[in-house]
Amino acid sequence: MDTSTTAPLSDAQVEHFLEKGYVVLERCFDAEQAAPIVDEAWQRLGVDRDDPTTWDRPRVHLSSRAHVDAERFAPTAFHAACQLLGGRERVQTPWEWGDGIIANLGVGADRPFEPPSARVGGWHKDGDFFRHFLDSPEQGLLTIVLWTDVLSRGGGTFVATDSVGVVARFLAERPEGVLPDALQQTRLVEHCRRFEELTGEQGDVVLMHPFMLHATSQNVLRAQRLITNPPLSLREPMDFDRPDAGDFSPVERAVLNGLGVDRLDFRPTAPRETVVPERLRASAGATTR
Ligand SMILES: O=C(O)CCC(=O)C(=O)O
Ligand SMILES: [Fe+2]
Repeated sequence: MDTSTTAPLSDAQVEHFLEKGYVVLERCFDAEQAAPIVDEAWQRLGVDRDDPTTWDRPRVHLSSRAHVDAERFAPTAFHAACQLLGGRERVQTPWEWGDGIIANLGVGADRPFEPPSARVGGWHKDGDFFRHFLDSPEQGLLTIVLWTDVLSRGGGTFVATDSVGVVARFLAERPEGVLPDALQQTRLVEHCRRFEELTGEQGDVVLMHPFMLHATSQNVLRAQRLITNPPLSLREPMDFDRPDAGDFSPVERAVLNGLGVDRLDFRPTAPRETVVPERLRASAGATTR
């Protein structure tokens, strides 16, 4: 069977994901597809994209008002995401990409660029809307869609590429789960040693392990930097004890690798819980995460 459409990632790309927690898919959509969403974003931002002197806020997170179906809009990204999650039947579809653009228009542009490290602020694991367990289904993958080119020192999201094991060990020791605020207050990044800056071109999509710690970076170039981070959910919690080891998804395998075990009979000891995040309790406007 030709699996190039439904399983577009090569073995080497899956290996890269297991090793570093992310994979970059290039040219998942073109400039023509991006234009309406990007034009609308600049309009909502109320600034002239070609005149940085009009950029009055360094960072804005627009709310989502319209969606596209990723399967139609960017089929390679959709199928690659399914591949990392163990197959389409395990994924909550449709995977909707909203237009809630996160604009970095010069964060920290007034000071020298600091490369990615634990010293930089803002490291977090996404998912402010649920109690986190090792097997949580709410955020199956962390993703970044590049709506503009993203240049080095131009606001490329920082990632801690050895964070999956760190977060996995933390959650494995807490079968009762951890609320988002408590999770963010734990300085898990102090245990990480490997850091990278994610750059790319408009149309690229970065698929990341849901346990990836990441942070906003400085945009000292004051370059246009528009991204979205549409999460996608699993239909069922992850399963680290599948009878056939060949059925583990790459995301599950990365967790097992991080824990240094072949399989794990993980059982939450507290109920799953939805949390209403601050950003939805607050009045409309610009927030993060
Ligand atoms: O703006 C970025 O580079 C990252 C944004 C982010 O991680 C978030 O909003 O959760
Ligand atoms: Fe984030």
